[in-house]
Amino acid sequence: DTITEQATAAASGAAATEQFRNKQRTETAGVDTRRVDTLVSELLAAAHDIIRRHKVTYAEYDVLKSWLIQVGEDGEWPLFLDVWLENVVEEVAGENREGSKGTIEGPYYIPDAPILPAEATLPMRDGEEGTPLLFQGQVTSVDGTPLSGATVDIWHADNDGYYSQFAPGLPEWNLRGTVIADDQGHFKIHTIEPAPYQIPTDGSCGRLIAAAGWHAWRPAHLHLKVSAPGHQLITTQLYFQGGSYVEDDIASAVKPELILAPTPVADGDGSEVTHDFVLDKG
Ligand code: MBD
Ligand code: FE
Repeated sequence: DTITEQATAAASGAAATEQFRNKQRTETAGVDTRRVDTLVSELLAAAHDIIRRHKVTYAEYDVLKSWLIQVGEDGEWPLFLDVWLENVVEEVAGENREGSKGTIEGPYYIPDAPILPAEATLPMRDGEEGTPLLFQGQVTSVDGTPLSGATVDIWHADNDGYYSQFAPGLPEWNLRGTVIADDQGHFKIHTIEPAPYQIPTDGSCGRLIAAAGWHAWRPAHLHLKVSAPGHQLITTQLYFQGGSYVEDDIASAVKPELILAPTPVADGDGSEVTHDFVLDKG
């Protein structure tokens, strides 16, 4: 078979939209009439104010309308919302947390990745490209207690910036795993360093970025959901010191506490880093 499937915005958007539809939140947002009234009224008032101050024309109004229609057709609402709004939702949700910092989940999480032991290599292809990375640490409670049986759910892009199940040709669970920490909360994950992620340039989000003269990049990152019995789950990401776009993430999701500084492995290939997680009781 000589046909090579290309990663397209519409295909990854459709997969992200489908994934979002499957997602069950533990608390479903209630439809409180007064809350809807307040939030939607204020959102519209902000838009009205922008139209007046900038004297938005009918031509611009029509461009907006056709773009909004196309975002839906491309399945890019999950991408758009997670890149340009989720960081503030997360900021509000996490403002009273004492433990490790969280950040946005983004559109590419898949639950129920293969369960792996406390020391494990993430599922990857033979000869997976990229610098080998040993990512290890300990999960503790805010009072310092090691958390037995903590879970480190990890997913990240490959050396080309692609996520399994959102780009063609990758094994189903490539670079995704649910690592069960040991009885002291320790984990040791062998993987490769991900590459920076570029928002697809052939979809609506890419067209917006080009039209506004922005760049389309997120810094290289590991995604994590860390949890333990009796504690609050934390959704976070970790970045790499000195990496491209760490200071200029299009999704505004970098925090100083989330930047790793791996060091070269003494007697081998690649790098290693230790990073601990502290969970709030919950
Ligand atoms: C990503 O990989 C990501 O993490 C976010 C938040 C948005 C788009 C792509
Ligand atoms: Fe990501």
